[in-house]
Amino acid sequence: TLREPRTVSLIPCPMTFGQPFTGTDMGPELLMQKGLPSMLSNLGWRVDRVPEVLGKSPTSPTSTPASSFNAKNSSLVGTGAKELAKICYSKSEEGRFPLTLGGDHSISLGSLAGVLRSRPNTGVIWVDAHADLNTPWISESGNMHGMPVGLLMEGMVPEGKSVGEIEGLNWLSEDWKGEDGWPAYTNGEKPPTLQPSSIVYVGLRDVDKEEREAIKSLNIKYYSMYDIDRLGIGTVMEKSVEHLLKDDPDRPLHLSYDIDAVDPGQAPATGTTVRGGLTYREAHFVAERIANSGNLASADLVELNPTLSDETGAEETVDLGLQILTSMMGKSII
Ligand code: NNH
Ligand code: MN
Ligand code: MN
Ligand code: MN
Repeated sequence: TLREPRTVSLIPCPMTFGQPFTGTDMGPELLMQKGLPSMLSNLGWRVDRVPEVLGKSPTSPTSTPASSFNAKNSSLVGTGAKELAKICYSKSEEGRFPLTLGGDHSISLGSLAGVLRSRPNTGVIWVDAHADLNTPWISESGNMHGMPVGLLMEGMVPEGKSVGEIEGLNWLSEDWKGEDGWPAYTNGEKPPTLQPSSIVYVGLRDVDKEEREAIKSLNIKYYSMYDIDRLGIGTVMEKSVEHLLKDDPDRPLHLSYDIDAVDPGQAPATGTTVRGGLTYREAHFVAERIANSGNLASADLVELNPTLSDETGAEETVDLGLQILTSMMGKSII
């Protein structure tokens, strides 16, 4: 059913509160204006356009409510993520392909939680310069775009603590009361989590000390830029797909694509550029190879920020974003 009738739900999610810059909210609109819906229908998809999640324009970071945790703007980030989780959950239940357009990467807390609640065996490919494996207990910055994997990952929350106690994240607490679209956890259901063995990183090159230790101790599969240089992107993607599908060839996959995985020469318009990233072709190939698996069932594209480069750079970054999206949705060269 995941492979067949093929309706994509396009979900604009212009979140900015997970990081320090405005401008990250412009991504979804630019992608839509440049014709994403018709590109997807030309690829044979039925397109279900979902109204914007978190539609209000960002205020300055200083005017937002303080969090008692080391998690900046956690109420706004958490509430936005919950709304996105509801949509991704219900679209997944309907057998659709939820495609979320960010916004900063904190939104993947919502998209992944929603997808995992409906399809708990989902495997994740995280394409990023960064691991986003922080939690409020270890983050150096407190920025929640560095935490979406960490907040969901089994084994990342210290003994005696829980994600559900963070402001805005009570919907991930075991005793969540339930509300429209995100019911209580009953009959033995647990809040959605991700197993360390259910994710593969591709493109890492700026990982914090505590994240590095967690990757090692939890034995999380990763292919850093070093590994891409060593093995080539072809082998890296074969191994990544093999890691996620070896026990269940029908397993649904979620691709979370942070545009900062791409080298800043090709993708300058993003908040945390790190030199030495994916080339133009590698950036495409990652998406093409996942599309070819036939298992891709949901995805995000995040961290476009057209205000952080000159006009040409912004246009090139958005165009590359569109090409990555069409590649993951099945566009092939020939
Ligand atoms: N690891 C850093 C942090 O947690 C940087 C995260 N920035 C990102 N992640 N852009 O993809 O603050
Ligand atoms: Mn990221
Ligand atoms: Mn990143
Ligand atoms: Mn760093």
